[in-house]
Amino acid sequence: MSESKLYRVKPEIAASAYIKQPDYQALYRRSVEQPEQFWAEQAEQFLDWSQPWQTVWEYDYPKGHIRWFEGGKLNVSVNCLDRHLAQRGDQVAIIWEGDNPEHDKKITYKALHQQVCQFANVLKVQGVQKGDRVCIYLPMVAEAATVMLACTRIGAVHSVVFGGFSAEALKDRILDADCKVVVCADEGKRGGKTIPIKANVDEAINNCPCVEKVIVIKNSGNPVSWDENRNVWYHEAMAAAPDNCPAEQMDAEDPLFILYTSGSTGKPKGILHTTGGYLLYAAMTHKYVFDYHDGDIYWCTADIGWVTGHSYMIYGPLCNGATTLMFEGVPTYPDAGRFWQVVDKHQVNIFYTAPTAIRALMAQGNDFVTRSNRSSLRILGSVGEPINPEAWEWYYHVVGEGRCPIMDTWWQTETGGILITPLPGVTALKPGSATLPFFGIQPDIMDGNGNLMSGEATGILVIGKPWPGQARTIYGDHQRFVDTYFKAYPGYYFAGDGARRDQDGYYWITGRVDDVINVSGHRLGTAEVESALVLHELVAEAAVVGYPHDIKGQGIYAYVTLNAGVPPTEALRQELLQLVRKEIGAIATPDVIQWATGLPKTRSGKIMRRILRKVAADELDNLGDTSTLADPSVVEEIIKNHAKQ
Ligand code: 6R9
Repeated sequence: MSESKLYRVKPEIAASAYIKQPDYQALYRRSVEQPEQFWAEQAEQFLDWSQPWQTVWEYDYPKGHIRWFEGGKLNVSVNCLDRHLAQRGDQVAIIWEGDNPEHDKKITYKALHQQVCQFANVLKVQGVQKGDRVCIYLPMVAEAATVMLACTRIGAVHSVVFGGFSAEALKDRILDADCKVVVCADEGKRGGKTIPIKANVDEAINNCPCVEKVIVIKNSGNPVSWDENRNVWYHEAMAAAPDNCPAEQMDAEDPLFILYTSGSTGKPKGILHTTGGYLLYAAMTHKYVFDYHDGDIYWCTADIGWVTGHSYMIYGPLCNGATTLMFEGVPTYPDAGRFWQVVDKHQVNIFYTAPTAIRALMAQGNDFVTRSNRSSLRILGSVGEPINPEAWEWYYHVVGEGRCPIMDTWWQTETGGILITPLPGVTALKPGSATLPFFGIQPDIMDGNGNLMSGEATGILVIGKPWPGQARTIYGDHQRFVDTYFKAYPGYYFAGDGARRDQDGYYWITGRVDDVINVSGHRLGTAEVESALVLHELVAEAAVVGYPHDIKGQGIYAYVTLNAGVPPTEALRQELLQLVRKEIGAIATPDVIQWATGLPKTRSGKIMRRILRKVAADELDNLGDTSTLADPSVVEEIIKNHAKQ
């Protein structure tokens, strides 16, 4: 692999940063050497508690037992709203930008607080009590934040299900969490298309006896079927609700929310996060990773249906009294310049998105970017998958005009917040590396036999000690929690990702370890091969999987999507093979390159490699669950073209 470039910290970024290079080492050392004192100080600094905790932390990994600040009492909505009112009641808390560029609104902390209290009362009237589960199945309407925070006000546990999931997937999640109430909209809008939210709920709850009430937000205004006994209009209930609602005092370890995420096998896991530790970790990482200062306009493009939407659109920013932008639409509607139009319109300073969006926009050419101004941008962020150096460079030079450092943040639903990341005023950047651990985080690399590796190493990423934002269990299946995360590498949290640590101690996430290919005894990260392929200027995206190979054990199968309008030719195939050889070595040369007009992706943009592996392995009759695909027709095309290989 060619030596990567180093982008040093810019003096103008460091000048205003909370954490600067000279302080970082000492602070990090203290965070891992004196974790009790360190985290107690942070918890006091970042959160308002109504009663102090008894123990800072307690853990027993073999039992999956993790506790932070037990005995401490607080309320999330109070920390995100009430405590800001005196100082910033009239400050905008949420800027909502509609799918339609002509629609937007601004909600102040005062207004949000009032709506949250009202909706908390609505939930109570509908019979929701502390500890009850509420399913939130909403498009990106501004009320989504109100509903989430209202749950926290009364101690109800929310389970947000992405508005793009099917009725079937919704049903499974409602049943698994035993939800009493569902909050939804009549319809959603995304990229100019209508999403039948209420119709999906109706279909899902036919088989959900646990659901007593469905509260419906009028969004599109189109008629929907109505069950007088079970359905309640949000606006009608709100009009009748008082705006005074005392906050439930929660224990730091009381459940806050459940969020479903896919494992490599089996049904989705309901990852459970609790109150105090999660909120502290979300707020602290939000402030330091994005160097959020009062007055900054911050935009995380994630959907509330994903953990990034929870931690970095809602909880972290609001806990810090930030102005957070919520976007209903997609990056390419009305055209591929939308992100940058919104940045200019609302003068966004901090912008956090996913590599899949960056690559998609990159493939559309620079004009969509350069016709915008973007001078308000100061910090950029990336999350969700490894960002290939080519996309990183484009993001850095074209979007950020070389001015804005990119925070490549590695974390997971299970980690609650960012674990490995640069800090704007501290970390020299290497394109494609998530760089160094956040405070209190102790990553390590293990070999396949569970031995710790020191120095430069490539292996399995594990995390040593607990951190406050860590998940506490899989809802309803604690044994699965223990088995999935704490069994394979005793004493460590097993993240499921592979990583390389370079000579500077920087971490490079190589992808899920179930995606590692072993070619003739050589381990290759699929992300490495993909990065090489997408370096080609005609390639939009690539996904690489292993498949059974008689001689090598595993061969390399690459699915490649070319930029719009580029014809796939034999000459281009040869160029790509050469490119991979040049970038990584002959061992990484794909055995098969299959052209694909699209890759199978989940609605959060993750490539479903499981399907690609099955197709590559000719296991076409056994593709498994494809219900979470954004566009199932992509798979048919891939199977058809596979047959021609
Ligand atoms: C936050 C989120 C988690 C998985 C994780 C890893 C991949 C996320 C990454 C990254 C490389 C990054 N991932 N961020 N890989 N670099 N900066 O995405 O949570 O949906 O649970 O996914 O995403 O493979 O294990 P989640």
